[in-house]
Amino acid sequence: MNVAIATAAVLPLGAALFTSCNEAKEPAKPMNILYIMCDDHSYQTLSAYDSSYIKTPNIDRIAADGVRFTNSFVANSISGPSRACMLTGKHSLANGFTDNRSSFDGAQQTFPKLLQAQGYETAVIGKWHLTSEPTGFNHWDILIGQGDYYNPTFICNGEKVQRSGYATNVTTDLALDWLDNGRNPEKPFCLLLHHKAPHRTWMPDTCDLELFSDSNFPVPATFYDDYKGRKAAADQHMSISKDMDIVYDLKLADKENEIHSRPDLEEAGRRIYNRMDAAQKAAWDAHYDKVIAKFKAAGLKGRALDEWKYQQYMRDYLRVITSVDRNIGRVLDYLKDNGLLDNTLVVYTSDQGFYMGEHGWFDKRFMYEESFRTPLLMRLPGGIKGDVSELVQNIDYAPTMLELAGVEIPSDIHGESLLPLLKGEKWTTDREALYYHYYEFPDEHSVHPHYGVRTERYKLMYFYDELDSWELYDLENDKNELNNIYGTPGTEELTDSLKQMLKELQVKYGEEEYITQ
Ligand code: SGN
Ligand code: CA
Repeated sequence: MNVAIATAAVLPLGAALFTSCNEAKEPAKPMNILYIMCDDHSYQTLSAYDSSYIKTPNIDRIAADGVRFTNSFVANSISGPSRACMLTGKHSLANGFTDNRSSFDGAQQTFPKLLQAQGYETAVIGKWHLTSEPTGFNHWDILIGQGDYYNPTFICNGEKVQRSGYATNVTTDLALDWLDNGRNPEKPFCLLLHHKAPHRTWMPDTCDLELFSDSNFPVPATFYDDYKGRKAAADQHMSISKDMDIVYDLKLADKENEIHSRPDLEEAGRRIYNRMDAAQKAAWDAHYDKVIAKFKAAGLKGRALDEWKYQQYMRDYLRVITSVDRNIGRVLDYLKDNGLLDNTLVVYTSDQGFYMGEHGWFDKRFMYEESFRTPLLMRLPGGIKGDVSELVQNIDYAPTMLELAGVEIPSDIHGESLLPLLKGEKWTTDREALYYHYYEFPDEHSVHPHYGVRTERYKLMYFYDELDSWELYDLENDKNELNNIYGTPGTEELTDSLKQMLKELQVKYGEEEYITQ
């Protein structure tokens, strides 16, 4: 792909563009966009970032031919809010979707709407999770709420339809079908392909059940964190030891009904099992019945039980990732086989990061690194290959897509286009720090609401309301964020300057009401 084609993307639809100076050719169409987002895919389990747990050769193809962002973050580490930030390019309070209980105001400006007005054919397929119906899409086929792994029900352009099979396969089939038969091939497309996987409860596809059965994964160094000096970290409900349910999360719904856990979760565990058809159940039982028998015989307690839970969690999660990776491979092959790879920006990301046992946790929500970060790979035809280390955030995706499509970026958008970074050009930005704000409380997992700023080296966080607690980390010397240095002698000047940045960003993003300093 030559650079001239890449430049085509920044011209408006219909603008004449010739791929060579000498011969006049068909005007190049603006670049297509394929935005793939998984739900809760940790960078720790994506081998372009970290290959200590699993290899993801297909997702890695996007990195190998494009850019791997090594400092990619979200604005609010939870699904609905993250999706709303991505669609609008604005922080949560400004887009009105602050937590998973919100309903997205579909009348507002989003990048798919602006692309549609520019002549793009737009679609969203898979998890949506924004309560209101999608707007700005020519086609939408979305899971209800979180969606189910087995035989999921979708809403296709307003009509409910249950589909047989495993969610990641079914969602991929729908996307390929739309690319093949659904869209208008005369127009550039923007497809948001949103997998529900690998969200809790990490249910593998039947063909992947035996993978990793004999693997034991290294227990993270912070697994037995004592949360000293960190009030909010001590007060959460997302611990593998205390909160991960053996029947619901770890699939120990035994036929003999001898294993019992939290009654509502146990019941939910049996309910999701019962969504499967007879063949699915038979394959499932052939695997988990062996696991259950071994578990019963072992009589585990204390740390042995905690570590068994961790291993079982990792095995299921990685099985689910295997299926995601295989399905991303199908999509990339489709683009290649249909001559679309050279005229499509391919993005791979997650709605946030996830804990793989670090600090003893699963889930996300915190501004600590594992959940604040999110994987981000972008393959731009004609663009550069390699790592980009600038601080980027999911509010940057909307302006990136808009610039790529030749649409003027509205001035109320908070994010900044990453297109120059993808082209290897200088990024003119005054960004010194990223702003983060998590609002959902009280709720499942009990993570206290907090906001903060992160520079390349430091992170300042404030847990407001009842906790009223500040945290400060030097990420260069304390990458695991175990040592809260807020208030320690010698940090006064640093704290003042970070608080000043925080205040300025709260003003910039319309969050003055939260300023507490
Ligand atoms: C569900 C999960 C939670 C998870 C939230 C938010 N419980 O409520 O563990 O934190 O979703 O996740 S579950 O029992 O229903 O699986 S999010 O990624 O969609 O925001
Ligand atoms: Ca999520």
